[in-house]
Amino acid sequence: MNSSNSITIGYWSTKGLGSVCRQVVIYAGHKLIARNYKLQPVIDNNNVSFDGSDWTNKDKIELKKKNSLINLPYMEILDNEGNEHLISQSNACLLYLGRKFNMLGNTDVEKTRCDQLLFETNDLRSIITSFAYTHFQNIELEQEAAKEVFTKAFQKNDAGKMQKFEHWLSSNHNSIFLLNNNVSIPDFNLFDVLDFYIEFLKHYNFVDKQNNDEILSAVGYPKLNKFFIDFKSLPKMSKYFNSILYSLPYTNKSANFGSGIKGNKWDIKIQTDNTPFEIIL
Ligand SMILES: N[C@@H](CCC(=O)N[C@@H](CS)C(=O)NCC(=O)O)C(=O)O
Repeated sequence: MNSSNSITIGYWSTKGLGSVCRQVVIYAGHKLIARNYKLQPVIDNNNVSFDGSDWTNKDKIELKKKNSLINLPYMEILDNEGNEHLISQSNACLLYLGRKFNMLGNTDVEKTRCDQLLFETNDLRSIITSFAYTHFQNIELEQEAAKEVFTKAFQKNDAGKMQKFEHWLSSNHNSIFLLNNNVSIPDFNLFDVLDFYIEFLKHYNFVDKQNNDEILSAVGYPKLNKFFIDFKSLPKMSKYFNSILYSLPYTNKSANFGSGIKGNKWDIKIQTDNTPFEIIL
């Protein structure tokens, strides 16, 4: 367990579900110890499989004795009374951090708005994550599936996912962030997922533009575009954006999309994972 002023987040050497927890700790001004486990590709007779023993055969064994739900991400933290907490489940980690740093709203109404927004951003993430981890028999099938993701997320009718946030931001007294003008936990999740979708839009040529700060407007979501820029400009986030953590791949090496450089797939032949096991910020 680490010292009282630092919070440890354990996750794979990717952004995935660990990225938002890391961001919140950095934003809150706490010392972050990011422990990064590496999934290793194994080639056997031209078949590729992935070995997670860097996690499963090492820290997982000891941590499981303390919390039988242990998973990645996990968080180790000392509370103000000096009690040790080992927490798994990304939403539980985020809710804990939100309560600790007062980033889940103040009134019951605000708290419930944060809950809804957090779970809505999770739904948005699930669409692109399940696509990213699907392997297709050919490029046509991949493009067809990408179009389905685009429709589910960006369609302008009531079924579309992005329009929910666009309307939420418009009807929320034009506040900068989802809850109000202060950053709350679902903002981190929304930013992180939008960042991933922007890479998707570029990779599958749903937009001509290459500047990330223009892409959401280009597909008809100006409020989300503004949210994206405002969040990125937060002075307390610059430490994260300037760190190696922001340059980690979106997905793990077994994914078809976002596991390599930008939207590309991890290239076993030319890429090596040099992420340090511990990154302290
Ligand atoms: N619902 C869980 C999902 C956790 C999960 O599926 N973790 C994946 C990575 S995203 C994993 O590889 N876990 C390691 C393990 O199963 O030990 C959460 O939100 O934390």
